[in-house]
Amino acid sequence: MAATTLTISSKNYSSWSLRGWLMTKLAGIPFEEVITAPDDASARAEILLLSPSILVPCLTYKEFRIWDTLAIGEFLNEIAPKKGLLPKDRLHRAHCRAICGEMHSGFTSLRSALPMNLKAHFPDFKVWSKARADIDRIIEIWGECLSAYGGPYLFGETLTMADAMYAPVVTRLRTYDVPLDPVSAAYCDRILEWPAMQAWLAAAQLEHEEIEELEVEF
Ligand SMILES: N[C@@H](CCC(=O)N[C@@H](CS)C(=O)NCC(=O)O)C(=O)O
Repeated sequence: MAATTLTISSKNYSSWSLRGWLMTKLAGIPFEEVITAPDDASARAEILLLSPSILVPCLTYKEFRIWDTLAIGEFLNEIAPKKGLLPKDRLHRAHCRAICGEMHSGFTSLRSALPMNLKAHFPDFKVWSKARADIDRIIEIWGECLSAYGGPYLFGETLTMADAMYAPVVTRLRTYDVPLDPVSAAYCDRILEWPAMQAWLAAAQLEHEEIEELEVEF
C-alpha cells in the first residue's frame, strides 16, 4: 500500500469524504484513494480495519491512522505548513478553526434535509424553516469572511481548510436550487471552478451505485 492513503466512500453522496479529499489535495502530498462501499457488510469489516470509527474519511500516513475530518485537516497542516490549510495569522487561524468547527458539529437540519447528491438536481425544492436557518447562518459566515479577508476565498487569496469544509454546502445549494445573493453565488461559482472540485465532480458522475433513500423526488 502507498505511504499515504485516504479511505473514502461514494464521491456522489459522501460529503465528509469530499472534505477530507479536498484537504489532502490542498496539502499537495501524493496519496492513494481507497474507496469503500459502507453499505456492504464485508466492506464494513474492511473499513473497520482502515478506520476505527467506521467512518470516512480516514487518512493513513506511514501506517498511522487519522480519522475525523478536522483531525485530518489539522494533521495535514502540520505536515505541509506552507500549503496554507490554515491562515498564517494566529487570530485568522482561530477564526478559521471556529467556522470549521461550526460546520463539523452543526448545521444538522441542512445536512439531513438536503443530503449531498452531486448527480441530482431538484429544482423548486422547498427548504423547511430549520434548514433555512442553517443556510442563513452559513451565508452570514461566508459574507463576514469574504468581507473581512477580501476574498476570493473565505480567508483571502488562497484556499484553506474552511473552503474544503463548506464545499459540500456549495454543491447542496446547487443541487436543491437554493436562490442566493450575488456575493454567495459568486463564491459558490469559485468553489465549483476549483480544479480539485472539478475532478471530484467528474468522478462522481461516473459512479453507478444509488442510495435509494437519497434519490427521492421531493
Ligand atoms: N465527524 C466525522 C463524520 C464522518 C461521517 O459521518 N462520515 C460518513 C460518510 S459522509 C460515514 O462514514 N458514514 C458511515 C456509513 O455510511 O456507514 C468526520 O468529521 O470525519
